[in-house]
Amino acid sequence: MILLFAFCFFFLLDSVVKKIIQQETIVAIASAVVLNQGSIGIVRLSGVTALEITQKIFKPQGKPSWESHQILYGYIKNPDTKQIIDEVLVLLMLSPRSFTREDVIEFHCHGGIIPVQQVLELCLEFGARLANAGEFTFRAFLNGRIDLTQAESIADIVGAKSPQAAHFANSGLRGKLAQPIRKMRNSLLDILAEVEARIDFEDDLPPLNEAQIKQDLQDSLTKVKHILATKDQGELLRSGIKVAIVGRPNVGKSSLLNAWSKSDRAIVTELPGTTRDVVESHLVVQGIPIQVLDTAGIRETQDTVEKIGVERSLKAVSQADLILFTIDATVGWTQEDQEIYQQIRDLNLILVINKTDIAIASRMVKYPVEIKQIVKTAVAINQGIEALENAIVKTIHTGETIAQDLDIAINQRQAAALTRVKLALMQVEETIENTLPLDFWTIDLRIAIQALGEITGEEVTESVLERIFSRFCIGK
Ligand SMILES: Nc1nc2c(ncn2[C@@H]2O[C@H](COP(=O)(O)OP(=O)(O)OP(=O)(O)O)[C@@H](O)[C@H]2O)c(=O)[nH]1
Ligand SMILES: [Mg+2]
Repeated sequence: MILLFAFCFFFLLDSVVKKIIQQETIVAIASAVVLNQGSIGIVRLSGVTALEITQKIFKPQGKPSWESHQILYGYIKNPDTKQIIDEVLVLLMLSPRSFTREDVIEFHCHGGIIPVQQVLELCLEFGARLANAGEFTFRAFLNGRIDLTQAESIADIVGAKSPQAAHFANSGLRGKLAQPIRKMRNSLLDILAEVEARIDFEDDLPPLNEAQIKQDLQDSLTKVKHILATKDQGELLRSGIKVAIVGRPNVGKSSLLNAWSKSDRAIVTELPGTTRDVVESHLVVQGIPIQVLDTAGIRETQDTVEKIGVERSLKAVSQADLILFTIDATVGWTQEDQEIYQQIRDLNLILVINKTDIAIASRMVKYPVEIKQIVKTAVAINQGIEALENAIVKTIHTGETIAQDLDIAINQRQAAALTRVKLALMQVEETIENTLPLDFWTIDLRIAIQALGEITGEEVTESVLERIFSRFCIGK
């Protein structure tokens, strides 16, 4: 039974492997291609004919041994036209000591679009095929160089929007998620083996050590819950949040955006109704990517353009994760503030009391008691920005700090699989508690083992793989 289970993976992957590992040599531009920028451009080859193609199009200086792990200097030359394409460095990383475990060769060309494009075309002409998005990483996965969590971490490193996000992704790449998952899966496989042996050969074996099994299941369950607690953190670091600065005209919304982003992104004047459209800026606050939207001041107006601006402000409000409801300390809480507040009171908001530098000190701004998050600012003189950032982080960091010690941040796919593991383990515990027959134990144990295998890629379907690797760019 267990053997059958173990072979499941190979059957699932069989069609994928046949389709993808056809020993075709793939090629792609591995560096970003930007006109007039970048001093080096990289073209990468991987596959059985990578070395053969290289020897046809690259004329090295001297007589190299073509052994692995060396850098050769020379020229890319079209063997048919004899035209020199570029002066390059060539990195040889031959199988199995390479990223894909196939022969991998990189051409380090001059940066810019033309040299890399020409080298790429020459590789294609001599038999390589253009790589699909993520195909180098996919081959690394299929050839057992990395598991699925590590492949996902690579995509996360490339797409990281903050140093913290890159840090967690690097942990994932070093196997910090895969290790506990594998350990748990092995422990559950051991339990399954014990139980199945009792089903098949009950009379020949001593009875099950139920207490030990219960303890092992409990340990796994605790670990699963612990890892699951990193999900919110992962989501936050990957997607970030959208913050809208909202309020009536002239309270200093655009000034806040400018002071916060240290730019002149938005126009600021003393005239109410200055901002007519949503102005966007991107910041990173304590590792969290934040998209900040400055909006048109909300008021009743006959001006056609301003009216559209107000509509857009309300739309921004509805799409934001957090509202910075800004008021003017020099005039206090006005009727207009009250009317806007009626529309946003149920949303996640921070009250920003601005212009405290020119407000009369004795004037206490009165505001509804239920507003708990208040920050006082004088953005014109850069005061209160740090307090505002702290308040924002506090607002979004509720209840998920317990798993920070793990140094990982799982994604939605991994969380969905772990949730299945959690439910299955709870079900096994209940089955044992209710003294149901051993066959029942195995049903949920298998579900848990399958879900854990999906996380690392030991058991995974083609469609899941397609979804994961479609996130990658070409050349990765
Ligand atoms: N003294 C002082 N003046 C400020 C402060 N913040 C903004 N102002 C001034 O208030 C006026 C309005 O600022 P804006 O940032 O354009 O206000 P707004 O809320 O974007 O206004 P609208 O775009 O019309 O909705 C400008 O003259 C700013 O210089 C502050 O903290 N202190
Ligand atoms: Mg404005």
